[in-house]
Amino acid sequence: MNLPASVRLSDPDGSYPVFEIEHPTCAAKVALHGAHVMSWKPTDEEEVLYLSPDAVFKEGKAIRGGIPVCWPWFNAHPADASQPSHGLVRGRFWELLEASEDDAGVTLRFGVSVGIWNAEVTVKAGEELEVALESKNVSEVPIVVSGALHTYLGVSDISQVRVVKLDGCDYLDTVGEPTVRKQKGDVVFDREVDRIYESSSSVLLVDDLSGRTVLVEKSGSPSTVVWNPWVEKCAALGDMPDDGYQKFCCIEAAIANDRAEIVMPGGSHVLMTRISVEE
Ligand code: TA6
Repeated sequence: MNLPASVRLSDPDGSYPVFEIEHPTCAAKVALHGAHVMSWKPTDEEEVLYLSPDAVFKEGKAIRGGIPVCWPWFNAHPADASQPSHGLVRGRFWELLEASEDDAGVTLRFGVSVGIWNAEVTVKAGEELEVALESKNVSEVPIVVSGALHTYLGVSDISQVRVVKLDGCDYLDTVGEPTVRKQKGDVVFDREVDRIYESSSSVLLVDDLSGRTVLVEKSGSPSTVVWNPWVEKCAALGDMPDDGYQKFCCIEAAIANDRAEIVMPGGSHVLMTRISVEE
């Protein structure tokens, strides 16, 4: 496929294609593996996404950081413990279906088919970053879909970060015994945070140390997941430095398994996240 002028294919050993975008509006990197946005840096801004320096780039292993595509289920499979966490497609190569650009930015569209499961991811990289995950039912029976766009946002120091606009939302606190709680004020980080909020609206990530505010909008998503592993869980991750937890906050446009979407034969559902740096 011919790539537009702002996109270069980097694949030094021919085994792991990465599309490198250099456009007037932004720079970005998207791996064919997992249709995985690894990096996005609007022009005149610092990098917005966190990518672990210990990330592993080989087939079958999800890249730690960027925006993993968790689909067609979220976290543990709802009925089969033998299935991989966060679905079937973040650990496999997708197919590039479209690559185009205009003054607003670059569009890359990827597709994957695993048995009855068919999905497309459309990445629009420009002054904003938009990732849309379309679940397509090409079977004769309804399919049940959940999942997440599992965005790792880079921060200066997690202890100086607040997630705003979840005040008053119910959430499932999955740290320890899963417990339903109600959010009071901003979400702050002084321990492990692993929460599924009942929220369909946008949120703000405020980095009080750098002074940067990132807006995370979404659609097709009844659940917002906020995650930071903190010290112990981070140390147990083989593909992240022990202090990596200090440098990111996951804000995920999700469909939690108990809020799964039913996609009828011939139908589709779109889960979208849009990230922008507030001026
Ligand atoms: O989205 C939060 C979460 O489900 C956490 O419970 C944690 O497991 C995280 O995802 C990372 O999962 P991974 O399989 O990428 O290590």
